[in-house]
Amino acid sequence: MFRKILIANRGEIALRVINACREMGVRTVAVYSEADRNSLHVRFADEAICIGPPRPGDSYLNVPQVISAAEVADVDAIHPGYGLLSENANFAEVCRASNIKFIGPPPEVTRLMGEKEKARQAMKKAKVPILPGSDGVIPTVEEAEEWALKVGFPVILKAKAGGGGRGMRIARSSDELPNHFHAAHAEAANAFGNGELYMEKFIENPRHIEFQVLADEHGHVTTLFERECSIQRRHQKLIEEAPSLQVTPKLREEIGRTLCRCLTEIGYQNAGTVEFLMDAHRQLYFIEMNTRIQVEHPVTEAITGVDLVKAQIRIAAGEKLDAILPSKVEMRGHAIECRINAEHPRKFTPSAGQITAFNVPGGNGVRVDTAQYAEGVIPPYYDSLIAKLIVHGADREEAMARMERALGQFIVRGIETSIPLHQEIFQDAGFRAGEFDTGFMERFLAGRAEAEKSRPENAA
Ligand code: MV4
Repeated sequence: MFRKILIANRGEIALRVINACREMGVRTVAVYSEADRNSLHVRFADEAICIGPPRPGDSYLNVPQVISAAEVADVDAIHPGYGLLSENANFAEVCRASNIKFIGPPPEVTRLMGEKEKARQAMKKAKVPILPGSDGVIPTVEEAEEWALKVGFPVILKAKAGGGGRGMRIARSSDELPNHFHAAHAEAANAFGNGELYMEKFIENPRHIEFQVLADEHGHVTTLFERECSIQRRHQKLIEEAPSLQVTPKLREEIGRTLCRCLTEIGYQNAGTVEFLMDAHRQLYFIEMNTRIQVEHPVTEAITGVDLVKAQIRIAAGEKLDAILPSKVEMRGHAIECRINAEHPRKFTPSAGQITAFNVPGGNGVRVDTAQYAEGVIPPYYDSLIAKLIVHGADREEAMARMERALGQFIVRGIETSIPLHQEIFQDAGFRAGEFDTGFMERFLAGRAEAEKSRPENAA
């Protein structure tokens, strides 16, 4: 096992990794920006090193600074958390060259999955279901036309170097295609330094369902079932749950078996998430793979009892999956996570500043992952996630009741949070019935705006 790990991250995930290390008897090194001097990840790590000014590019994303800190502190490994350097293959390569174990997949695999079109072809080759679409990138508008006729409208143009929703355009007919092709190309070239595009059949309001996988460094792969992540706004997830009501035991088993074969073939290692879209016929289609631990990993931990961060560390230390996991991982009950953001619950504007009161709910079946505390300060430089509230119940009904109870006891003053929005979503009949897709939030917010307009006190 490692002697000492550097955590190249901040906030709740840095603390999450520190907690896992502490319980495993591994020493921890936090890195922090000047804005995070008083953060809990700094306080609870064994050592802490300031790596620069507040802006992420000057600190958490500064590879030479992070590597210098790792060398000075003499660590064996780096855990990148999520976001920041977690899916940066160049960083993983620098770690390798510096003789520091990167806790994640090998850079070659990260690079493959980062090229979305190559990932798609790799999945296709391994018989993972993909959407009808182009074979390879599309160099010209004329070829885009040909593919679109083959695939059938509507189609979606996606950036090969993209992901997470940027550089995408939907074309519903032939006459829309040239403009969308050029716009998507320009946006992708600007955002990712690579304008190459590929095409897929567009699925209207799909569900977003993802499978958690774990792979050791000895060729063994297992899946830890799925998470339903359709409740999102502008590609930011707000609520995740496991299992998905839409995935039958048969489908779960089939996809799981196919993914194990596929990821063994690819040489995948460590934790990963395979994203699928589900259409109205409940068919699942691969769209992307994330080569990191995800924000929503606790819902999988809740239903499986597996500590995914400890599993990541043990895998990176060379342990075999059969030493890490029970002989058969079973699913138990239902888990839901709310991402509590520091933002206005209606306007979604970020809300930085001083927290003046902070009460975290607890009790049976409630977990809160946060690095915030009463009198803490939310700096304006980073993403708005301040806490994850995760509940686990015997079934979805109990989990929902528990979430409503816990949301009511989660008190944050001094800044705005998304808690009131979450409370409203849990009142929604469609959400409660499990009848939702990725279009849910847009419809929900439009309905809410409409209801407000027609209230008598708002009438003209
Ligand atoms: C799609 C799609 C419909 N059809 N691909 C958005 C983020 C990126 N990871 C993939 N995305 C989508 N790809 C096809 N062929 C719809 C989306 C999409 C979406 C996907 C998952 C979660 C939320 C979403 C919101 C809007 C669009």
